[in-house]
Amino acid sequence: MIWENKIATTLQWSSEISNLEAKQKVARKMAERVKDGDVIGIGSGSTSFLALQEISKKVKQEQLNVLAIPTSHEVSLTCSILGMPTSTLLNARPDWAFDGADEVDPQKSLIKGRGGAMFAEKIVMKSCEENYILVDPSKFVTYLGEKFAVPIEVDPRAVNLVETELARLHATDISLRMAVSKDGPVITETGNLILDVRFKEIPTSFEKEIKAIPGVIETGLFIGYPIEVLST
Ligand code: ABF
Repeated sequence: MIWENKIATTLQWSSEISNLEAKQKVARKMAERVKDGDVIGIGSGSTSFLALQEISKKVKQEQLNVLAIPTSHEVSLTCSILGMPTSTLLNARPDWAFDGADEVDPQKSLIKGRGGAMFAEKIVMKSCEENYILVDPSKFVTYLGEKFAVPIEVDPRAVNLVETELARLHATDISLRMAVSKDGPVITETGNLILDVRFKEIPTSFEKEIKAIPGVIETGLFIGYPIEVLST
């Protein structure tokens, strides 16, 4: 029963996605690149979800053998619902990976992590040399932080320390990400909290500087990675 409900809600999710048409076009572009035998890192978010659906259609139609490396439990469940075999980075290395983003600046640096999965997303991105970022045109910004705060995953024991250190980096607003129900904070798959942080500006050194604060697990800054951006 739970499983059938999960299948039904996952497959109906498409109708609620913003900028659906643009995202679907990008998803189809991504699926065109799939070849027999590919090991593919699968990102999170709605655009990645649509790409995964397109890929699974192609895999079934053309009877391809493809192995997926998911970036979250949610993606892993979706792969299972779609009949896509999965593995982990301990057993396989992706030939290529795709993922979404919240902001893309002119240098192709990114803010990611609205879904809170940026820790796994960065590990998968660093594990393969060919990375595609799938975005609709609303994601392009002139500078990082123009629209979104930077998500920072923090060990709960370090939250006060991290807050103090972020103030030293001139953070202008720090908020603890709350669950949609508002009855508690979001807890990540690895048991941590997420701070959504606004800065006056985001120098390229910030990804490393923030990561160096004890207690920071990962940030949603992806600065200077060799990625290819696919859009409409
Ligand atoms: C994930 O999905 C996140 O890193 C990013 O925040 C989000 C983008 O989602 P969508 O495609 O739904 O806009 O990749």
